[in-house]
Amino acid sequence: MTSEKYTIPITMLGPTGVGKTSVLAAMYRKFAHTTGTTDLDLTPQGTTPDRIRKAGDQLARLSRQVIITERVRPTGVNDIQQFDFGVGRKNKTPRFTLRFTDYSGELLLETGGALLQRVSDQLDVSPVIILAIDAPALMYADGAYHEELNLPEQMYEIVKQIMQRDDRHRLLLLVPLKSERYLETPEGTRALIDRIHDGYKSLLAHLSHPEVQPRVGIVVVPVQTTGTIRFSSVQDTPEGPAFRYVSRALNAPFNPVDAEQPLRFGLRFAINVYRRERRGPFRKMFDWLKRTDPALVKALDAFSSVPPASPGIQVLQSHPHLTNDDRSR
Ligand SMILES: Nc1nc2c(ncn2[C@@H]2O[C@H](COP(=O)(O)OP(=O)(O)O)[C@@H](O)[C@H]2O)c(=O)[nH]1
Ligand SMILES: [Mg+2]
Repeated sequence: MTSEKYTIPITMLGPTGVGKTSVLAAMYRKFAHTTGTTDLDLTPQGTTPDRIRKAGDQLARLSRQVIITERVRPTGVNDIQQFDFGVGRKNKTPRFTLRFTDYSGELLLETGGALLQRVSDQLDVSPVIILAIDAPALMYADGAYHEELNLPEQMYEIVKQIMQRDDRHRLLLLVPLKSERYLETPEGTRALIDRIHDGYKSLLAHLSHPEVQPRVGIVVVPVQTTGTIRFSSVQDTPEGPAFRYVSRALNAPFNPVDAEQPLRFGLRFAINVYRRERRGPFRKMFDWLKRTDPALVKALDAFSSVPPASPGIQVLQSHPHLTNDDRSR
């Protein structure tokens, strides 16, 4: 099948319960509304439709609740999940597959890095890494729960290992979730960005090292997966701290905000990696795509080059692949 001929792998990192699957569900739901006149379509493939629908329904249900209490860190979900989306023009057969692989983080570490080795093939060729961040854990009480919930040092180790294995160009998308409350005001948004600098100090210091910096782009892209559920407080319970959320309004509609933005940045970077490669499999795929479906390449460029309007989106480290300045190639 054509759509399986080529796959662009995207790596998703972040501890269980942070909201990685929800981001994909919100992204898929939002995608159809934001492409508008762009001739671009995503088609979940294999077992993905079912799992994406479930996660989407769960988010929609969540949006309708008034008060939500979430226990700290769900456990026992240690697996690697894969979500496949065919990418093509509307009403056309998908031409390639966008494969999001969710590595859950803890899993990679528990086995002392052995698993990281085993899954390295996928990780190695992935030009885009999405790191999901639980924003209330990062923000509340000066990040008192940040280490426990976001495992920033572990995430740093994993990203470092990925970067050390080769000298490929990569985009790291830092995606704060459950951040509705902080994005309400400019001060809140600024505080969120500041706390990211602080909470991911080792990671950001490593990636800005002169040896690494030229090949790594970093962008903060906050995603509001519900758009309605606002973090309120933390309560200590015998089972550990419980994070409480309150709906903005009774019957507030499920309304993801910026959920398609990681896709815009990710596709832009990935397509440019493929486009600008001199030779090799990436270049081959791009040439094939351009030959067989030039309109799709145009649609991808159009979709991925929409400038971000939200103030929460910030480029922390720029990279040439974030700019579409050589379409003629
Ligand atoms: N309060 C709140 N909960 C969320 C939000 N997004 C996801 N969740 C919940 O957080 C839990 C974990 O989400 P999931 O996407 O499965 O996390 P994953 O383990 O990283 O894939 C689920 O119960 C979601 O319903 C959000 O924006 N606000
Ligand atoms: Mg998940």
